[in-house]
Amino acid sequence: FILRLLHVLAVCSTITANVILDVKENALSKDFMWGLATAAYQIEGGWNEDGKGPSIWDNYTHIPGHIAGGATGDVACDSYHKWRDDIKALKEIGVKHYRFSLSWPRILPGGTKDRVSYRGIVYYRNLIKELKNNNIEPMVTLYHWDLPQALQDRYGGWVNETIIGLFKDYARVCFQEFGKEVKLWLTFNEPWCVTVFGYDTGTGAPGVNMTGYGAYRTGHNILKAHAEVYHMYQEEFNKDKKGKIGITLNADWSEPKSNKSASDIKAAERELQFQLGWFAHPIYVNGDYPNEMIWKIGNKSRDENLKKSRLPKFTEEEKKRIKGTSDFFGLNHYSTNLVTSASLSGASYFNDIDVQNSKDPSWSGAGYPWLKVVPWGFRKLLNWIKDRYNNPPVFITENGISDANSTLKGILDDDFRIDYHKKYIQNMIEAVNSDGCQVIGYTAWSLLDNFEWNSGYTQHFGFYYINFTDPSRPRHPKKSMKFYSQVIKNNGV
Ligand code: LGS
Repeated sequence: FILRLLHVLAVCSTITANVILDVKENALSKDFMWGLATAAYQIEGGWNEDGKGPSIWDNYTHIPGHIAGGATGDVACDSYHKWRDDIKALKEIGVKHYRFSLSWPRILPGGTKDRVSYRGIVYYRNLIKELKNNNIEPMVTLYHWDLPQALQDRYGGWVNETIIGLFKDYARVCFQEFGKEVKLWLTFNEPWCVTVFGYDTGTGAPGVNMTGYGAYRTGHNILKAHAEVYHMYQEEFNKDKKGKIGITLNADWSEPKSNKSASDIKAAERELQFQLGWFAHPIYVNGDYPNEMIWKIGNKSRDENLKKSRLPKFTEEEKKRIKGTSDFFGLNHYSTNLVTSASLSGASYFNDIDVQNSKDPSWSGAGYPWLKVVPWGFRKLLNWIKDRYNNPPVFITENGISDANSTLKGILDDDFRIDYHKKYIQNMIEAVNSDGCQVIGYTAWSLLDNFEWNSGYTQHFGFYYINFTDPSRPRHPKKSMKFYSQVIKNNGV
């Protein structure tokens, strides 16, 4: 009997040890932030209500041929009226934070501070108050792509330096109005998309194609605008240091097509530097662009040869001002590319990188052809950030998968979405617990099916389904909603 008892005890203690190990390996810190994200233009609607001014996305979508199915964000999810339903949905899932953006032309209809819309302020005040009443931390993006059209018409948008001061004026209004309640801020969402699609290829609003230099010029102004707003926030609105402010950058992982090819390895690094390093290197390293960009498009001796440089140059003063302007590393990540070196001619952002991207045929996907499920790419990207930028605290501000299903069953039974998030979250946890990366929060994209930019309503990213032909726009949970809710409860998968 004693022998059997000893045996049972031994087995029990092994099981306990394994369970503890398992729990430890899968655990994230207790204050890890789990949330969901949206953006003003993609959900609000009410595009010309209560004195809101038009944005560049209002104008862009109103031009036939720009958006799939001729869709617009005029009504979208109607969150301008149905924001209480959004909070109910967030509550049902149990998120700790909700990331949403403010619409600049809803707050300043003409873009400038001389006309502040009281109705616009009240809309966001109510939303923020109700979130706080429900213990949901607001995480606010100042700029998620909807520039006031007036500033595009008058100044050419981000291409003009004047916009830096105007963005600062807008940010000041936001900090004054909402700064007491909001403690998590993002200046820009994905400056890469703003600059490349908005001003180089011209395939996103405002649809300008200054191919080969528009992106670099606008990127330059965005970095300076970001730094100005960061300093203003810290000096004027964050004296007690309870708030945090950062920027959200987007990157897919670039995997060398062949790990035996030195040129593929270099090409993959070059692509990451052109995408993520473009904005991250100035902010997290030395106030200036990464060498890969300087050598390729700026000329090493930019001083002597300024005319040939398409990459603008920061003054020493500006470099100091930009370096260190983010309290955390905001990251949007979706997928991975296989990268090989290519020699491309013609000056354009994409040709400048001199790479060719492809996908492995074995990778699965659901909606967008570029959005293949490659969870290990997420872990590699987190390690790349740790190694390049001295292990900053990373806040995942977007991660998700779309579908292009047309049947209700296909949309609601979204097992592919559960699978995607499970695997990506697992890889994030391994990056934290096995590789020592610092990740402080995870925000899934998106709370609702919404206006997905050029794809209109044909790509669905939401945990809640919306029938866009139903005028009352009811929010309906998908299968993935229950799954994510469980992830939050367990603080992991
Ligand atoms: O809806 C957007 C999501 C969906 O997929 C969100 O508003 C954006 O912040 C973000 O860009 N989102 C997103 N991005 C995937 C990466 C797009 C890059 C496409 C590259 C084509 C060459």
